[in-house]
Amino acid sequence: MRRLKRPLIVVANRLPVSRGPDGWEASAGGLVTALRPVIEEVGGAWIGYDDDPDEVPARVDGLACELHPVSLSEEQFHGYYHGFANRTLWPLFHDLVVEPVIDRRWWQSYVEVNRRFGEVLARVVKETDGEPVLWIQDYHLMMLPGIARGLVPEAPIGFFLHIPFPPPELVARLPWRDQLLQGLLAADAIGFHTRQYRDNFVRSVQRLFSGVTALGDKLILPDGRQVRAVAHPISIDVDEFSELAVSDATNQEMEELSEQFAGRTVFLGVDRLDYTKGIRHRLQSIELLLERRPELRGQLAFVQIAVPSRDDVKEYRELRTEVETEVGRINGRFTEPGHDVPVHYLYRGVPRESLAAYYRLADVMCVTPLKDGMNLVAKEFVTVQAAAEGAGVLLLSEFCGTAQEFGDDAVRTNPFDVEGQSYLMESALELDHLERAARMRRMAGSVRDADVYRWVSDELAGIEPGSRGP
Ligand code: ADQ
Repeated sequence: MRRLKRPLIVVANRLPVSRGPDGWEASAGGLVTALRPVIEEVGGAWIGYDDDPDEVPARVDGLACELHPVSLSEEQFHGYYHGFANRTLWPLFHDLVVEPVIDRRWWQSYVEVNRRFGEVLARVVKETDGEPVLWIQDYHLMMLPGIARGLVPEAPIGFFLHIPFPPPELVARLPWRDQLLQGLLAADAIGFHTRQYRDNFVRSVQRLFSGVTALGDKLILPDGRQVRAVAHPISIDVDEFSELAVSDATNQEMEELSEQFAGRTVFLGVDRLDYTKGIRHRLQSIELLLERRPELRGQLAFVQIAVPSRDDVKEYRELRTEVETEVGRINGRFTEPGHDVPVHYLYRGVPRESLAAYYRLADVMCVTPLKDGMNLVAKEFVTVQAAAEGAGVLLLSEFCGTAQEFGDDAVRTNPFDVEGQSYLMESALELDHLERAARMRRMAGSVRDADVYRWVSDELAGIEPGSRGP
């Protein structure tokens, strides 16, 4: 693990804490887990929005960093988060799965809110002993590197994009493309999940601005300043998931689920309820499969766990209705009298032990997004299965970052081809057991080789002050 000599200030849309039944606690999640040892050693701070800023404690147990909430008015949050981030950038950066909305007021809120984050950041930098390294996360804060460079010119700045970076033809549709890319280029290092996203970024910069040279990992700007653009795939805490896979609580859950689904082949989907995740297409493939193979109707169970997401946004509410209509239609068509339904739909987040038990239970895990930056569910699934010596099959969309790491060990699907996908689901069932187990071990091995600690380490190594230009 890379050790920083300077304190680290992380800036993200949200703070890494939530209010649990026993008060404020650190949120579970790869980024928080991976940063914990780094922050513990060097000290640091986390800046993020919270809708209850006056209540956020300065620190919480188990997370050795100061918490600095950014307070925003309802109107600012609406324009910046529900508007520009989630109805403009999100669909545009996910290859226009739905049409992005262009709204000047949202853009103004986005800039205003990024400035607001900048003010808090400048204050925190001033209060911090030593010269901190700044690490800004994700598409909500793409203007912040530029704002921060103006306020704290000497600080090393890194930025990581957790979603795909689209090709230049799509970036070109954004009226504020120049400002957004200039904002990013003020960072010392910009990280992406894959080489393809990184190359899309470099091509966009070169198309929009003249006099930019790409040399290895570096972009040399017309004023001589150098910016690193790098591909660092995010991952999970492998040890944590491997232990969780066989913990007593997970074994207990697994026993109950095995009983509930005894004798049935289980297909599983686990996603935030988001239109990029391909849930509707997946359901349609299941429907085609059950239509074509009537003998599977009582024998196959499809479990879709969908965690509620962004339900303040119109497209997400519509998606929920569409998914629930689809589930109802399939169950209405194919449930045999006196038998269980083919589709089990859980609209909620489930505790980690349950999640691990479902991963173990699945014969076929369907990770079939239309577009996805990386997709951690796939990595969690193979890690849990391998730890429990499972031999499930991973049906994996070719349009997510994870697909580039797993190669042919996953069954690769094009989720837009609903019928083709239904045939792949069928063929997944026919794979030989030994072959499945070997594939599972290889995929889990590749996740172990590049876990989330490696991601943090590589990212932080790229933000060294030495990367600044002459
Ligand atoms: P997300 O779009 O949220 O992340 P993903 O990477 O799959 O997608 O992470 C989802 C996380 O939520 C997983 O850790 C999963 O376990 C958890 N989760 C999902 N459904 C759940 C449920 N019903 N109950 C409990 N937990 C559930 C964004 C990008 C991704 C990128 C990540 C990290 O869209 O492409 O991989 O950031 O950079």
